[in-house]
Amino acid sequence: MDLIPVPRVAVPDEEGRRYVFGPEPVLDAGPGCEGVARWLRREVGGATGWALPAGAPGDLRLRLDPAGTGPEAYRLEVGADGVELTGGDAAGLFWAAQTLRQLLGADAFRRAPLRPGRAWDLPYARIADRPRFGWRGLMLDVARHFMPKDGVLRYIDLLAAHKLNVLHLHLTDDQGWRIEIERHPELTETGSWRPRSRWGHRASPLWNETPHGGFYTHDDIREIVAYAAERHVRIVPEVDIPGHSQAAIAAYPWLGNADVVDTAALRVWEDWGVSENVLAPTEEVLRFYEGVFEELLELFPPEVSPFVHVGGDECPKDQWRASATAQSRIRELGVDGEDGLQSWFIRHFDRWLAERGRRLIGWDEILEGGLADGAAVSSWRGYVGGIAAAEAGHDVVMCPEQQVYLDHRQADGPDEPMPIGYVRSLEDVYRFEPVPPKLSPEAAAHVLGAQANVWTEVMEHQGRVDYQVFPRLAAFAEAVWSWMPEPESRDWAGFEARVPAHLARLDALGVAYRPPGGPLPWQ
Ligand code: TNX
Repeated sequence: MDLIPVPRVAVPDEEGRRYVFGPEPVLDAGPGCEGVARWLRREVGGATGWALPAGAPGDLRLRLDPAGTGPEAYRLEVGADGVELTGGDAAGLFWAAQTLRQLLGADAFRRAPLRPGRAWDLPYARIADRPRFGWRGLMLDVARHFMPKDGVLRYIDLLAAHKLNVLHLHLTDDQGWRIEIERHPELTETGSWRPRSRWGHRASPLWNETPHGGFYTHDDIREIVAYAAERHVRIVPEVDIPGHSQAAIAAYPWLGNADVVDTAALRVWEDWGVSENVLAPTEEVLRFYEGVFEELLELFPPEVSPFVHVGGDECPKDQWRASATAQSRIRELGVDGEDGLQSWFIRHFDRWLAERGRRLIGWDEILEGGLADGAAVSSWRGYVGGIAAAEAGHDVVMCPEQQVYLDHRQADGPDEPMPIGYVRSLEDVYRFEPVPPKLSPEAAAHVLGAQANVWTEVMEHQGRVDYQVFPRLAAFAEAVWSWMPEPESRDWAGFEARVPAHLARLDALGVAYRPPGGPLPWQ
């Protein structure tokens, strides 16, 4: 069946029989199944040419059966009387529909039928499946290089096709601010456009020195949110504070440490790496960001975005050390030096978000100042932060850079087009385990799951993002969906044998993946 991610239980038919659809299959969608019916008509209908009229008995039957199989569970049965998809909940039913599309073959991933009137069939099977983790994510850095809205919608579809359910959008950084904030219009008028680099390729020969920019309007965000909700994908919006903020300071210079640098002269950062220009630790800056987060909460409703990410990573402290304002704030607030100032920012928004029914999540540096109980941690500097957080009772999303940073190279050959970071092959990603063995069972229960992160310093267009993300995201999907908690349970040979069938699906979807054999000459 070549399914990716591999289901928990899949029983093939001993006689190898196949169910053949007639020319006009009928769809029988039970109560609560309307969303999946719409998706099938739109997506599978697009590829097959089927209108999928409603009727009974259906060749395709959709049912909800909430009888105790756990969140996102589903069953799929193919036999003489057609195909039955049963979800434990609406998300499970949606994953069943994804499995169905894989069983129909690669052409079911196209947008129009190749040959009118062709017969579609699929193998008899009994599948019972559910995910190992509830948080199966991808982070896209749309700040370093903007990804236009259509690209984000496409990535939501690509996540759903792999049964991944969290899209973390890194919306702001030194190099760009990507979301319209009506009450602070300069954030996008100035902050979303990066000028031509004055330094050329000083930072890296891979750095794109040409002007670059773009942002999502409120309506773009509403569309992205609705599109994700239909596909059972949650969105984690991130506004990074107090570091990684030069684009915001270029828009509103008073946000920066104006007593130590001429913030009025700052531009959106044209270099990569981490800028020294960080937020000033003042009440006015807090109020400004409360305004930003207020608009964010209106745009990202709690059902789609129960977690809001405040960044908190890599905040250089030199300006605070030099700034008389920052030093007097340290004394006034009675906090522990510059590190205390950083946690003052995070703790403020921790409370602020909790009061509004949301949960804060931040990069593992946020642990350094102590956190409210509900706050969660993205463990990126290896597993260490995640282990400490889980042992202290915080929920954790594992995304260790040594394992699942998809900006890092896939091989170290001289022709690799984006040769940065650690070498992380398809097999390495396949062997990624979100729960470190030394965690106690109580602490392990705090590991919500994992996400792969894609930082786009060197990815100025979607083809480059595809190239770094695929096919490794397929391996990642199996590592977080399928039940392979012990290293020995990873069936690399079995996965590898399924990859060619999966690449055919990606070809049909138009994904510019890296062929496992090596880089493409045109990349
Ligand atoms: C570290 S991961 C960063 C990013 C960079 C990335 C490059 C994290 C929280 N911060 O700002 O883009 O490394 O791999």
